[in-house]
Amino acid sequence: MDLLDSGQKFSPRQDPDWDAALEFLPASDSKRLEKKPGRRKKLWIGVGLLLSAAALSLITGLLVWHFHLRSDVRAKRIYIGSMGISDQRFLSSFEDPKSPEFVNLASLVSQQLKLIYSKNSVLAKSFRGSSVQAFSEGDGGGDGVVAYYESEFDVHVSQQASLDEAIRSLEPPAGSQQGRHGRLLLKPADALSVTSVVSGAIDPRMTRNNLFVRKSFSSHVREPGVVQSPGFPDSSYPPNVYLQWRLRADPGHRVRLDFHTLILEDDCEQDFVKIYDSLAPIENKVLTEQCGYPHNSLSFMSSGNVMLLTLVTSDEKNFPGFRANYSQIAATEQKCGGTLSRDKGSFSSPFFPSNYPPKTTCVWKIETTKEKFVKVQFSKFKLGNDSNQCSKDYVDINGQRLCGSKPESTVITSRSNVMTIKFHSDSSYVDQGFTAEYETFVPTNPCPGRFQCTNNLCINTTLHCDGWNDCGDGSDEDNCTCEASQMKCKNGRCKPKFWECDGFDDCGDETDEQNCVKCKPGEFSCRNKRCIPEKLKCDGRDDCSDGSDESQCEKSLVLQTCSEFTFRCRNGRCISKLNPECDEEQDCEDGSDEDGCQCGTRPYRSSRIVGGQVSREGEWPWQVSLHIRGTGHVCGASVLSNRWLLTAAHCVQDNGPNKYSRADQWEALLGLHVQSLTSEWTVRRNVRQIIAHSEYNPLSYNNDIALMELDANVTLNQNIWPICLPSPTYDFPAGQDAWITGWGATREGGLAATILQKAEVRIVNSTVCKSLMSEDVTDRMLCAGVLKGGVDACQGDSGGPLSVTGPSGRVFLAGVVSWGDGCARRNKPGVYTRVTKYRRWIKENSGV
Ligand code: 4AZ
Repeated sequence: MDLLDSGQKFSPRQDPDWDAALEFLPASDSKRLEKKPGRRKKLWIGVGLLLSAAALSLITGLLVWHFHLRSDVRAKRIYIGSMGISDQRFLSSFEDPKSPEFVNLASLVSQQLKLIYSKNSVLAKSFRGSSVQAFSEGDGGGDGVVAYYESEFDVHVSQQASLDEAIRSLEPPAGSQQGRHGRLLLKPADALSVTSVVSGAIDPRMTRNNLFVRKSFSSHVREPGVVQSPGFPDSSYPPNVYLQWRLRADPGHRVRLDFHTLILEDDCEQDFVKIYDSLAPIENKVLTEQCGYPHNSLSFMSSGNVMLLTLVTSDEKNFPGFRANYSQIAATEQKCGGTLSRDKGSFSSPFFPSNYPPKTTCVWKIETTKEKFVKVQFSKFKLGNDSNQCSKDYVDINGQRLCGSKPESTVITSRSNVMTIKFHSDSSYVDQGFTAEYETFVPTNPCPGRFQCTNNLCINTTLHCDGWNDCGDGSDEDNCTCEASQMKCKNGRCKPKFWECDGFDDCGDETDEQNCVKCKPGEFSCRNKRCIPEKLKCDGRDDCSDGSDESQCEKSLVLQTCSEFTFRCRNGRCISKLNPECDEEQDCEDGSDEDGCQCGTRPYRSSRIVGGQVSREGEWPWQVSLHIRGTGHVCGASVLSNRWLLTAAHCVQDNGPNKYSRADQWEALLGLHVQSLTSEWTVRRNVRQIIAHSEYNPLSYNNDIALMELDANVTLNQNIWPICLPSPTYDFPAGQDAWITGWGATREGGLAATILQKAEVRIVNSTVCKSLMSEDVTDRMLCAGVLKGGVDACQGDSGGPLSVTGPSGRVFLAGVVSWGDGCARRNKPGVYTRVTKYRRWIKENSGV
């Protein structure tokens, strides 16, 4: 269909001159420029250069002539606009482009546009036609109806800028009330009463001439429904299409659009979704543009009762697309602003944590007794990009404007007993907004009983000089007197002594990792603490006598001897490269380091947990939810293959009347994202057998590992994919980033999560971990966490994966969630079953 298949149409014409004119650029005569060997080589190079220069000048000349002097090089420009009309009442038949009412009014709008353009010589000369695409109710501020249209102009390329300028001149300068009181535009007797005209050039990616399919769909969102890209979820979206969905709510309502999945190609120049606060793609009404696999909030609200969703795609690529739920909410539902008169409280931008709507202003007034001041602390602050002087979206606090993104715990204080906070969003580009806590305080004592940071944050006094940056600006760790158990960093900070020389920069200036001399300069420290000359490292010989000098090499030499640090190929020979498996380079002579490496990728990506965040669907395709029939989610697990799962042995132990060791009690849900909400990607399987490690110790949790065989193979899909198993010598060094995922409790003793959570942690040095934990941590366990506290696995996450991304981007299973001292406590990392220690056991018991 042509021009988005609706309303009155005109056919956009191909510009024959534009294509043909580009064809007659002369090709260089390659034969004559060919390089000749022999004694006259230099001469030929000279001639060649001369000819190339001549050809270049000719091309340049032709291009200059072509673009500046030829009078027939013309370009088609399409502008999209909206027109407010005050003397018309919206009729439901205006929703149907084929109705006589629609056709009638569309014709009047087209005439009106022609009249408007005729007043400007540049516009009059190049105007070709207009088509009305849709109507909506006016915003209640005087417009009865809003018309959305496309106008086509045909200009000489050199005139494009003046055409843009002429179109802009139709709009009033920002801030002025166009035509609200008194008509701005001239009005002949039979024309419409036009109160506003907003127009701008269409996004050029929407007029690419290889967009073979252009279609639009309309939905009324009174009844909640779903909008999705074609083929979703069974196949990827089609190439070279421009699709748009017009969404309308009842008058006095907003359209709400919540994305459930959005996975497109990463390059927004190729494929993108754009959402408008309008029924036509007017650029100054864009709410958002998305591509790739966005992780920010994907819940959007219109300012009025219409919204437009567009999808533009390029050449064929394999991405799933999107699915979004639409609904309507009463405009009165948004409550924002007001007087806050308590000593303490909180407030947020409208609809937080969803994106705030455009064109919104809220004012909060906090007033306290004369002798007190007011303090506001933002725990989240995201208001689009930092614009010039915060002129677009902003928060104004007693005259001070904030915009863009601010770090967590940004604090603003007043210098009087009144604080006025104004939130404002303009007509385009929305963001998540903010959430804030406020409190009143006596100026002479801003942090009663607590420590005051330089950034005005108040923290618990016990956190002062404890080695952790609790203020966010480090001021709680400045000028401290270190205790006996602490070391002093060069930058003045105090850190626990056991962090010295642990391979991780705890001071922030590396001083805790300097002077860790076990060997002299120029020597290599072996794992067995021997020192060898540096040059013997990675020479293919075991100079340390424990193999450690040959285990972390760039090159993969085949070694004479194997050690506990070297990778063993299937042919029994060992190589010197660190973590060679599945790194997309063949290192073993027999190629066995790259065998079975389809694991550890997110098929569609190009690239509870306490203190975590919601993950995106398909982000952790190896995550499994293990359910006990009649109880629901109990433990996590990881997908190893289309038949085998790995979990924790403590998940499958009988517990009084609960016979968790019996396979028939369990049900495995693969490809699940939200508990009790299965999707087309979710596969449910019964369990055929459970193989718990025979040496699992329920007291120490040593060997906390178990295999589960499914009763039938699963077909892998974009939400079900195996994770890579590390070889016994795979190295997960201390300090490395890792991710934990699960539906476990979101705080110690708290409730389980509904949506799969994720959190980033770091591998913790084993010696440090052993000294921190009250129970024994064995060498068959691995610690990971955030020692400052606040981020950890918790009850219900057990059995789930500790995922680490390897050098080639594949994800490896470093650990199985096992135990901890509570959850997310300071200096209490989570303890995981160290999977490298069980590689052979897994192979022997499952064949994987
Ligand atoms: C649990 O009860 C559990 N903080 C799992 C992990 C951790 C604590 C408890 C680690 O399953």
